Amino acid sequence: MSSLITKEPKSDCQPHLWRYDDVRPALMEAGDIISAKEAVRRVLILENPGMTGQSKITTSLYGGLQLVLPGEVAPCHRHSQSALRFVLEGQGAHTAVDGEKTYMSPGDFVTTPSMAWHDHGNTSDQPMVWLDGLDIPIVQFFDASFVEDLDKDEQKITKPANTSQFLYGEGLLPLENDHHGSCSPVFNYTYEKSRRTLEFLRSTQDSDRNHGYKLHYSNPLDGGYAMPTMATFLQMLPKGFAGQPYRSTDATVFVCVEGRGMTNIGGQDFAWSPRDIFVVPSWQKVSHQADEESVLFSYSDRAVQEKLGLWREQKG
Ligand code: GTQ
Repeated sequence: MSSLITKEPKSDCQPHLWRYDDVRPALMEAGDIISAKEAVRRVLILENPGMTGQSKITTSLYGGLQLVLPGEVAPCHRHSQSALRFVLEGQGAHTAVDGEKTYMSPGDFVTTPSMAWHDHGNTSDQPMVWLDGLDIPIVQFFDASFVEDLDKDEQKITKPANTSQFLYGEGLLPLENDHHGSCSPVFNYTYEKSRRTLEFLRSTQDSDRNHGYKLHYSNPLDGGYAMPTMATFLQMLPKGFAGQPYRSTDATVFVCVEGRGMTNIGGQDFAWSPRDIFVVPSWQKVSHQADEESVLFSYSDRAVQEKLGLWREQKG
């Protein structure tokens, strides 16, 4: 009984940090060995060391680094799994989702809803790297996976770039809303905009003792999370911030966007700088420190846990 119904969350998921400078050479080597087209998705999976062989970054989520080189196309497909992209490197590559393209820059958070056709391309002259977050283990758990390939590499573009941004992301909504599904109709939350909001908060308000200045990305149609399974966040830690320990039941993947600092996870220190990725397992105490003004992006399964009435937190 006590091993089935534990007193507290008990997980194989371990705290871990991947230094971008350590993994980037392996990703570029993958770029020499296989094309995006051959691989379908050329990704180095960030596998949690506590769950080897399972392609999971946390118990419920997947994380990977995807590389699209100049001139390449990652061919069009669609699947039950939802995906998020958080851009780490490069500028001007695009992803196309359901007939619309968005061009991406570092710090942009881009969504791919469940069963939406998507292909990625890079017409810029630089390699483009982003972090992929997918709900693969959640879909696996429910045995609900489907995938289809399109009969051509790139889908037909039917809408001008930025259509969803103008129709849904500017505080005005169309009278006849034809948006379907539970994912936000905004599919690129640009860093330019979100960074401005964080800067405004930092210069006008006191910071939270656990999180600094932390916001969640929201669906303008209902104010909820931008995606139905994965909650996404952006937070700023002011220079010299020393956060109080905090824990919650959603294991969380963090990415440093700017700055330099350290996060203590369950008693272990992890120093981070831009593009480093680290994982905080469920219910382990986490406290952030910032040597410089820093920005962290994060994603977790909190969106699901809240819907099921399971999510809990403890503030320090
Ligand atoms: O871009 O569709 O990292 O299907 C893994 C599976 C990315 C994607 C991944 C995928 C994708």
